[in-house]
Amino acid sequence: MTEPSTLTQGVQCVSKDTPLVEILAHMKRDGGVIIENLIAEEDIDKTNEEVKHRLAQDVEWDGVFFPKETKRANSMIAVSPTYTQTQLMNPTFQAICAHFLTTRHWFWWGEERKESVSKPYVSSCTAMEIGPGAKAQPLHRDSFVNHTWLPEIEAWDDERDKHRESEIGMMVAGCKVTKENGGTAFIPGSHLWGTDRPQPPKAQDTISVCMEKGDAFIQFASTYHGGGSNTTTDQKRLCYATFMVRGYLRQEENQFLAVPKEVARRYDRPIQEVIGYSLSDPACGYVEQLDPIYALRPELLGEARPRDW
Ligand SMILES: O=C(O)CCC(=O)C(=O)O
Ligand SMILES: [Fe+2]
Repeated sequence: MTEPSTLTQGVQCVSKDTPLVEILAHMKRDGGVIIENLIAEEDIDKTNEEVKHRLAQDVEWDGVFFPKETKRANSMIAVSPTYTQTQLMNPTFQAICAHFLTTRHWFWWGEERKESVSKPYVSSCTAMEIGPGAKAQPLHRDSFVNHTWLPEIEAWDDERDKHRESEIGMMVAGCKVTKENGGTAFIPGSHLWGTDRPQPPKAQDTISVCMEKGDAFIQFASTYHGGGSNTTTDQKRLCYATFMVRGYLRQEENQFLAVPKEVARRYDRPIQEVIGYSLSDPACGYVEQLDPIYALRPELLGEARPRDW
């Protein structure tokens, strides 16, 4: 493996043409990696434009997870086609997710030994704008939604850990992100921690993920992290958070209700499949025992009939 370009206090910062195998190695070791310039600046500008009216309409969160100064825009697939095409479907992000979140199992079907492959799909898509004065989020693992129980490990092992992670998240910088304006606080290596650790994660173990507009921070959902505090008086920190989940687990954001059918119909088939209009093989997600794509696009049905898995 070639030497990584920059070491930023426990998280590597790499260029977008870094070989996939190297990016995967950083994830396995540190739990996350920053990819510079992953999203083109003009696509970020267009996305920022498409989302701004929704951020303005946001209602204040009741509780501590999002401070009152933070504005969110959910249902990003419905809100911003530019976000969907350039961030959700980014080939590097999708390749990382396919690597860590594709599930392969086999089962007996009478005498036959059948193999089945379940591909990841989207879990949630949210814009997050942290306003001046916002306090830091509580440190957490995003995988808390998946009820995963993790044993403590010293280092990643490809064979043993192939089912370990439930989700992968990507934070894309919609503006320059600094420690001062609320860069994500992140504990490198915390994906290796067991669920049963008796002590809570500590703020002094975090580093601040600083990014230029268009950079992306990709992390396992098992890493401890949280939105940072915004100590500025005049800067808003805008990031786009995208999560992918194993195909047989429930989505955090219900995409079938969050994205109106007529909006989903306008996207192309690979995007529709990532939204959830596809089967998690062998048999999860059907409608009338058929691939759910036919419920969205009946014109494709043709002679298709329910069949064995
Ligand atoms: O805003 C951030 O930097 C992180 C947000 C986050 O971790 C979350 O909402 O789960
Ligand atoms: Fe989080």
